[in-house]
Amino acid sequence: MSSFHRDTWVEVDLDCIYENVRALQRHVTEGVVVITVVKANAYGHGDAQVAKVALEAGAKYLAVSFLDEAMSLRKQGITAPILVLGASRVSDLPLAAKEKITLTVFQKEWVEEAVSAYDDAQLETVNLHLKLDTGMGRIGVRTKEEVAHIMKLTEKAPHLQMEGVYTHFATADELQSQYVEQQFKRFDVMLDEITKHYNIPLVHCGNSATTLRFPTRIFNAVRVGIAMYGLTPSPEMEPTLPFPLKEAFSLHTKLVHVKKLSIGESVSYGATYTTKEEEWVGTVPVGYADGWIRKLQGMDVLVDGKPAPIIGRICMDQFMVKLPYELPIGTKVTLIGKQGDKQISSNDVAAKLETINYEVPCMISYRVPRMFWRNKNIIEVRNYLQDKPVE
Ligand code: PMH
Repeated sequence: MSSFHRDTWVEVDLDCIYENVRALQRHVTEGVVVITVVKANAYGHGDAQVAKVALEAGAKYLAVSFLDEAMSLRKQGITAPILVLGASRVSDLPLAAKEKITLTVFQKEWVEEAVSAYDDAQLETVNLHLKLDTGMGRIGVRTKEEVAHIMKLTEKAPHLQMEGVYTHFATADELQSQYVEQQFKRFDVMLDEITKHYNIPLVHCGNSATTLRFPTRIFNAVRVGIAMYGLTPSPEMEPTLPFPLKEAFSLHTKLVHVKKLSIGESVSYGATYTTKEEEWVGTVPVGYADGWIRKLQGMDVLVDGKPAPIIGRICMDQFMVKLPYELPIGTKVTLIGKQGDKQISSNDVAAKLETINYEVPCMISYRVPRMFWRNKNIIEVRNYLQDKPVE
């Protein structure tokens, strides 16, 4: 267990993640493969720790964005299949083969290069998933002709094994379903072309929103991220949830300095806040370099079970709060999470920032250690600043 030496930390309740994965698994047809998306350090929650508990809960596959993220999981002892959702270099095919990491194919040029660069004597088998662009407009093959070309090339290359085919929806979290229905339709048409000639074991289109809303239309695998972390894909989906989600992420710090300011005293850079009366002010050791960005000025935190507003500008490593009354140094301050009957959710922070809840745990930086709870015990602490450099 690594130690840490600052009074700001994230707590990740792995029991919540376990229960969310179980509930998602129960929600889909039996036999549907749950692929849990643990990219971006598991949306800020801790990649290997989340991966382990998701696999325990029944997930069969993991997904990340790029090969280094997959390697991070392998280095931490994760042996389950991992799909890289984004682009990989053809020159990294031997590494993917060695580490048994599945790559996404989304253009013919990549396959042509892969086929000419390696033959089956030079490369162990690599599993591939073919990404179809049905309307997201990000990465993916858009025409039947290109799909046919790619399938023909890989068919002749035994070291390139097409294990899956998938697409990604742009608007599944919006209750107005017209666009997602159009994407479903395009996916069906392209799939028909493929399945006429080839047998591809895994077919998937569902992110969390799709899985929650259309559990009988997600083929035989789903890729769930945000719901596993206990967050709803969009505020408009909140009333439609088929089961409650349990928010796993919380962020805490402690008062490191407490003082009484007299009337007319200013606080922080720019002197943007001036006391209107005698006020108790606390300083906490967390700031924009930790991801608690300046736009959160004015947001409440919880201290002694009560909301307290952030006053003055947020600095790189510290900010100030107006305390309800004098409180001792060392008092716990909660930025995201519960104190007593009060809660600040990642949704509240997202609303203040006029963004989506996904961004909130993702933006809490590697300067902030993660503490992992399982079965009501702290089972691991991860301080990224104390990690050994990777060779
Ligand atoms: N599949 C792909 C290809 C994704 O990019 C993502 C999330 C998921 C599945 C999981 O989605 P969910 O968290 O809604 O369940 N990707 C992103 C993204 O690129 N920006 O925000 C979420």
